[in-house]
Amino acid sequence: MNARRSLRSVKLILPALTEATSPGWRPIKYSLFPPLGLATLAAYLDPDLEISLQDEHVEKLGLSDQPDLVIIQVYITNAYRAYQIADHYRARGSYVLLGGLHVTSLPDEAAQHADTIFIGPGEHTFPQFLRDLAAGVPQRRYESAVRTLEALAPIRRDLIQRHRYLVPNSIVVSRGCPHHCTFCYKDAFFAGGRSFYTQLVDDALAEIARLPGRHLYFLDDHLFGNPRFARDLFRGMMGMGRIFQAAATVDSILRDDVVEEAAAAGLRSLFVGFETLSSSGLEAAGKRQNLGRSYREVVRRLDSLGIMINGSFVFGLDGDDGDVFRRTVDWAVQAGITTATFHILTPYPGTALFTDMAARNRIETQNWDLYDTRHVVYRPSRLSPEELKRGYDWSYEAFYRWGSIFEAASAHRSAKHRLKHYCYSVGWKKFERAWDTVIRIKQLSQMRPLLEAVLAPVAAAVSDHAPEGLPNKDLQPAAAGVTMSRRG
Ligand code: B12
Ligand code: SF4
Repeated sequence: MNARRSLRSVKLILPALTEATSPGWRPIKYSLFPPLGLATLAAYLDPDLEISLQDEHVEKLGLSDQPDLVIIQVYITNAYRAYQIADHYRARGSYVLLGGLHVTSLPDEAAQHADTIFIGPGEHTFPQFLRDLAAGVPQRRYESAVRTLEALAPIRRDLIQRHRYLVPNSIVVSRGCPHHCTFCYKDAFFAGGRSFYTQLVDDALAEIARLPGRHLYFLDDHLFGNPRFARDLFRGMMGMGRIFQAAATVDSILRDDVVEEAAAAGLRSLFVGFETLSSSGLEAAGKRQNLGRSYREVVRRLDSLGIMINGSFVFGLDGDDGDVFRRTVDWAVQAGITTATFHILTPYPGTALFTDMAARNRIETQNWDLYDTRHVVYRPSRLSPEELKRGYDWSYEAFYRWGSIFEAASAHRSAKHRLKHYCYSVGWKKFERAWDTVIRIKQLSQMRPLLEAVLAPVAAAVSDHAPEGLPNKDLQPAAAGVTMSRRG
C-alpha cells in the first residue's frame, strides 16, 4: 500500500498455531477466549473503516481479499503461520503490521515479514503509527515507552463473534505482574517501561458493566497484584451479580483478606501458579513469592471460600528427577485440586531462562512450533528429554484418570463441592467428542448457562462436616473448578 494513500479497509488476524491442523488438536481449548488484544487495538481505528477481525482458531481464514492494512498478532507458537500470512498479504500489496509477544522477543526475525513491527504493548504505539501513516511517514519499528491504561478507547467487542467462544467475556484490567519469574514472558515483553500497571477502578467497572451475561474471565496475569486496586475492584463489583474466574499467586492468597473480598464479589475459580513442590526449584525459577508459603494453607483457604483451583505445575526445573511427576500428581490429587495444567519448562526467547540456557548451550532446538510447553526444547539436568516428555504425558493421564478424579473430588468437605468437582473435571477431559460436536454445530453459546451453573457458589462449603476417611486429614483441599486453562 502506498503509505500516503488513505485507509479504507483493515483486517486484524490472530493466526492459529500449527497444531490446529494436527490430529491432537483440541478445538474446545482454542474456542475459549476471543482475540482480546486485537479487539483492543481495533478501538483506535476510525469506526467508519471497513474492519474485519478473524481468529484462525475458530474459523477458516479467507485469504483472497486485499485489505489496505493487515494487523497480525504473533505468539511464539503461531509465529511461522503468522509470517506465512504476512508474506501472503505483502505480496498482494497490503501494508502489514506485526506485533505481540514473539515480535517483542525477536524483532529482527519478525521484521523480515512486516512493513512495520511493534515492540511491547500496543496501546500507545499503535495510535502513533496511525497518525504517522495518515501523515505519510509510518516508521519501520515502534517501541512502547508510555505505559498506562488510563483513557483507553472502549474495546471493539462488537467485532468479536461471540457465538464462537465458550467465554466471550474475557477481560483484562491490568497488564503484567509485579513478580519476576525467570521462565515468564513478562519481563521481556514489558522491558523499557513499567511492567505492572492497572486500569483506573472506575474504568474497569465500566468495562465490566458493558459485558452482557453473568460470567467473566479475567485474563490478568495476577489479578491480586495490586492489593488496593483489587480490593476496590471487588468492592465495586459487589451487587453486580457476576461470577468470575481469574489468576493470582500463592502469596497473594495468604497475604490479606483480598481473596475474601473477591469471593464475595463472585470469584469462583482461581488459576494458581504452584509450579513446583521443591524450594530449590522455586529458587531457581526466581519464584520467590512462593518460597516458604504453605500450599496446604492456600488450598484450605480457597476451599473454605468455595473457590475452585486450577493448579499450574512446571516439570523439568534443574532439581527435578524421575520422581517429580508422581510426587506432583499425588499431591494435586490428594489436595483436591480440580484441574491441573502441567507444563514442560520452556525457555521463551527474551527470558532470563533462555539467556541462561543459551549461554550454557542447553537449547536443543529453535523450532518455535515446539515451544508450546508440551515438547522438550532444551537439555534438562537430571532427566533425559525422553523421560521428561514421558513423565509429563503420564502426569496428565494419571491426574485425569477416573480414579484420580474421583479421589480428588472426594477430598472436599461439602457434598455439593464434590459433585461439582467430579462433573467439571469429567465434563472437560472426558467428553472431547461432545465438545467437538457442539463447536461444529455452532452451539457453544448454549453451553454457557451450564458453565454458569457449575460456577454457582458452594454455599454449604464452610458449614458442612468433613466426611470420614479424607485422603489426608491435614488437607482441606481446594474447591472444584472448571478445567479451562488460561495458560495452555
Ligand atoms: C488467553 C490466552 C490464551 C488463549 C487464547 C489467546 C487469544 N485468543 O488471544 C488460549 C487458551 C487459546 C491460549 C493458548 C496458548 N497460549 Co496463551 N495466553 C493467553 C493469555 C492468558 C492472555 C492473552 C491476552 O488476551 N492478553 C491480553 C491482551 C490485551 O494482550 P495481548 O493479547 O498481549 O495484546 C496486546 C499486545 O501484545 C499488543 N499486540 C499484540 N498483537 C499486536 C499486533 C500489533 C500490530 C500491535 C501494534 C500490537 C499488538 O497489543 C495488545 C494490546 O496491548 C496470555 C498471558 C498474557 N498475559 O498475555 C497467554 C500467553 C500469550 N499464552 C502463551 C502460550 C505459550 C500459549 C500456548 C502455546 C500454550 C499451550 N501449551 O498450548 C497456546 C498457543 C496459542 C497460540 N495460538 O499459539 C504464552 C505466550 C508466550 C510467548 N512468548 O509467546 C503466554 C504469554 C502465557 C505465558 N505466561 O506463558 N492462550
Ligand atoms: S507470578 Fe506468574 S505472571 Fe508473574 S512473573 Fe511469575 S509466572 Fe509471570
